[in-house]
Amino acid sequence: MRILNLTPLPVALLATTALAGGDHAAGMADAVRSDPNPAIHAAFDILAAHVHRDGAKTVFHMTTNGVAGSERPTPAGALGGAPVLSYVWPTSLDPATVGFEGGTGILALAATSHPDFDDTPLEDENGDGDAGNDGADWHSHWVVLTPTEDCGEGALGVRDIPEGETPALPETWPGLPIFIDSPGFTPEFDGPEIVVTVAFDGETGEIGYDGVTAALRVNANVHAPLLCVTDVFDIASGDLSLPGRVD
Ligand SMILES: [Ca+2]
Ligand SMILES: [Ca+2]
Ligand SMILES: [Ca+2]
Repeated sequence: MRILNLTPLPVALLATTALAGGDHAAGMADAVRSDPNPAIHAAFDILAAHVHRDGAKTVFHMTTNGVAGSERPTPAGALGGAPVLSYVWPTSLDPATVGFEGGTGILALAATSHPDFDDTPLEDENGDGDAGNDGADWHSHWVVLTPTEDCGEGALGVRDIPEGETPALPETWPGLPIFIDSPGFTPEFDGPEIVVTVAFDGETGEIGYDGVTAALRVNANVHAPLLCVTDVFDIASGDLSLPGRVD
């Protein structure tokens, strides 16, 4: 991705953003907050992450210090080495909550953009009649993250499905050999805000959550580990302790 030279937003603009953001994560008393950091690209500099219920739906949102979703990866030109940019809400939920094999890692909701490949075979995000050409358009995933030393010391990766294993997977699993689901919840943007509204099947009970912005990359040889977290830009809690709570 391009890392742009950063200019801190004027205080007046920040104040306007805060006032306009009554329903933004940054306006929520119980949000997980993060300080502005001029060293992080503003579109990925988290100010707050928040999750709340809205009737039967669960709303995951995040306020950034820039224009959420405004930055997309520069294509690599191939699946091998393909870059992915993401807004991620790691949760305390067991992966079985959304249909994955249970006890397999950190279940996280993610909004991603990756122009080199499409992993939403059921969704035609750009509305051109081809469901297989819109990976660049922001779309949602459930992923199961696990510490993956082959991704780098202390790094997380999306859990691989070893050949011959048949773990439980969600119905909308897109067929990649990793713990990923493409549930079709369309991310929405409102200036600094990104919002993903989720419909769970049944009750989840209390959810602990956090907010993360990160770059991932497909393995250059397209084998395990297939999808590594390569750069963590910001973590709302600072330590991935999932301090957010929604009943
Ligand atoms: Ca921040
Ligand atoms: Ca698609
Ligand atoms: Ca399309």
